Amino acid sequence: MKRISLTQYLVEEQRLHNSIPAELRLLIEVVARACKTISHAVGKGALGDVLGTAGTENIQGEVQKKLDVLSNEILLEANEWGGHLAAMASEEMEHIHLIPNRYPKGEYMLVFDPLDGSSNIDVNVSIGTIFSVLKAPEGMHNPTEQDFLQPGAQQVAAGYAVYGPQTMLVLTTGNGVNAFTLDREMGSWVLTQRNMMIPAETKEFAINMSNMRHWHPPVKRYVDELLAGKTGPRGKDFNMRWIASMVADVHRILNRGGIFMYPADLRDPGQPGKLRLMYEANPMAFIVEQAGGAATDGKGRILDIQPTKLHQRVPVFLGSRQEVEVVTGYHQ
Ligand code: AHM
Ligand code: MG
Repeated sequence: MKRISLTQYLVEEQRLHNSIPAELRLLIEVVARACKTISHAVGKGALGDVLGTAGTENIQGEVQKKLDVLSNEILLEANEWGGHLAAMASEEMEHIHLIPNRYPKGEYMLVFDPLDGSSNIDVNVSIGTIFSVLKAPEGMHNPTEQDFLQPGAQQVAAGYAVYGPQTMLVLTTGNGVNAFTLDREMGSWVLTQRNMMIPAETKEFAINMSNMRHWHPPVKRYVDELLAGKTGPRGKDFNMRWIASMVADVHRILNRGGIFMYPADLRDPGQPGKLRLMYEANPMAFIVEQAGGAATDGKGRILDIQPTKLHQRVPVFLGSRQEVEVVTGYHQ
C-alpha cells in the first residue's frame, strides 16, 4: 500500500480543489500534531499521572479532569505561535483566547472540545478531541466572542481525533471526509479511508436510554418504534450502542451507519440538551453531512442555527439520513 501522509493529502487537495490555502494547511497540521501529543498523554494513563480530577470546574459547572485541562493547554500552546489564528475558544474556557500580541495573527479562529467523553477518561474507554475552524471577519486580528457566533455552515474545516484502540483523525474541509490513522512508531498520520460515506440504511441507534422518562413525546415515539422491532411499524429489529463519547459514537456511525441522539428533555427547560453547538454539534454535523448523512436539532439543520452564545447547548440528531429524517419529521 502506498502511504499518503496528512501533509501530502493536504498539499494534493489544494492542488486539485484549491480548497486548502497554506495557512489552513498549517492550522490543520498543528491541530493534528497537538492531537498526537494528547494521544500520547492519554495512552500513558496512570503511568503519566494524567488520570483523575484536576480539582477545578469549567464554565458548564462540570468537574474538570486532569486530561481535560492538559489537552486544553496542549491545543492552546501548539496553536498560539504559528501565525495562522486570530483567536481560539474551548469547552474548558469561559471566554475566548486571543493570540498574544507577541505573535503574528492569522485569519482563522479555532474552536475545540479538547477532550470529549470525560466520563470515559479514567476507565480506559475511547475519548476524543473535536475541532471546528471558522474565518475571522476580514482584517480582524482581535475578534470578539460575537465574531465566533457564526452558523456551522460557515465552518471552513472540522474534524475529530478519536483515542481508541487506534488513534485516528477524521477531517473535512468541505470536500468529503477522510480518515488518517496515527502510525505510532513513525509519529505520522497516514490516510487510511478516503471519502467516507455513512450508509443510508441502518439498524443501529445510539441514545442514553436512562433519560427516557424525561424525553419529549416525538423522541419517545421514535425510540419506541425502533424498540418494537420486526413486528412494529419499522418492520425490522434495531440494535443499540452507547459509548458516552460522542467522538466514538459518531466514528462508529460514519463507518457502519446509525443514528446518534442527544435530545433536549424535561429535566431543565433552560438547557436544550447536553451537547454544545459550537464545538460538538457543529463540527460533527459538518462531518456527517459531508459523509452523506444528516444532522438536525429535531426541527432544522444544525448547520443553519445562528448561535447566540459561545457555550450554548443544542439537541442533536445525526447520522444516517433516512433515520434523521424520520425523527425530525416526528417533531414537526
Ligand atoms: P463532555 O464534553 O463533558 O465529555 O460531555 C459530552 C459527552 C459526549 O461525548 C457524550 O455523547 C455525552 O457526553 C454522554 O453523556 P451521558 O453521560 O449523559 O450519557
Ligand atoms: Mg465534550
